[in-house]
Amino acid sequence: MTAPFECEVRFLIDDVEAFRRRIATLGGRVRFEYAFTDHYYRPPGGAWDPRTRALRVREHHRPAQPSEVLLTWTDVVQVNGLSFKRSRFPEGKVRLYAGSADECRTLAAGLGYDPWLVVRKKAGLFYDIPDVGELVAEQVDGIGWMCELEVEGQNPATAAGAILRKLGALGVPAEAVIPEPVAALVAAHLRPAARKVYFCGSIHGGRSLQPLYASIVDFLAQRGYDVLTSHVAARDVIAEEQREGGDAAQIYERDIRWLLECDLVIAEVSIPSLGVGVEVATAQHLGKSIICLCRTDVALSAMIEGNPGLRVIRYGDEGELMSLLERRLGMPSRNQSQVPSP
Ligand code: 6IA
Repeated sequence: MTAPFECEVRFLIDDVEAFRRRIATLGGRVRFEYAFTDHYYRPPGGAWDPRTRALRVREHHRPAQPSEVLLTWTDVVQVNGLSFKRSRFPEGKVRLYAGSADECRTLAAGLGYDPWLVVRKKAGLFYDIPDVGELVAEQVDGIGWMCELEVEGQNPATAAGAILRKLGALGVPAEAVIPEPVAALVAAHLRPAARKVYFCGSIHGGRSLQPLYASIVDFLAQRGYDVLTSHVAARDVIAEEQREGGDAAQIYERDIRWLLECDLVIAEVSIPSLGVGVEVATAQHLGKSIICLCRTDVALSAMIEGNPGLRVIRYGDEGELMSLLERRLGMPSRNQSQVPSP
């Protein structure tokens, strides 16, 4: 699918048979089937953020056709609470070359890129659905069945409306969408189980959300994350830090070291905090993945809310926060279907 400035979202399909039945009741038909392997490359000496840019060699298995070298460059945009991927190029993917898989690999190597990761789409179904449009359902090795919805993205606000309409027709809630491209999801799966998280929460800005910070840190630790800054959630953080020496310069130096080391930053930003603001800005300059959590009733600084490099999750209460986090971290809960059965 390639629409001008394509905007797209994906969601996990929990029960592929139920999903097919739903498409059938909408009058959808499979226009074609496909299978391919994407070999992702990255530039030497500094990884691209896989959420924004990708150079890949696409090796087609079904239908048989020449391999391609593709460049994509997207932004994750947020409109009306919906996060989605929008292409910077009007034509979506830019095809740099087509030929044999070996020629494509030689081209990527000739440009100085190193092989990074491999994403196999073992089966793909391209659907046409009356009043909904086109979508694909594909089986991604290591992740499972996913649906990808794409709309024309000249105007992001119109695109958001069109995506929401398509999701509505399919009975899929907006919260189920995963804006990240597949490469980012596969990369997350390939990382060691104990990914390092830098958790930020207000200390001197006010401690009224400390019990919530403790729940977030427990939630992450129970799922195998190594939370480098678990002390932020401690009831007596200042006393704890004082016992450790309490030297502000040393705390700053240690926290910057942890920011460099971490795989993911999760910042609770409901309470304005200078320290959290500095941490988020530093993490952004370091190219880290950042998730900001904020209560729905809080007016958030435009430097966070309007910052396209951050994912802001708005939540009403702790229960909602945990289920949104679970989804966003790519850990579907066992008793919750991403796609309600028809
Ligand atoms: O401006 P805030 O204090 O609200 O900033 C909180 C954020 O900055 C947290 O996410 C922490 O990672 C970091 N931070 C700020 N102050 C401290 C701190 N002070 N100890 C640990 N992390 C901090 C302890 C006081 C000390 C001089 C005994």
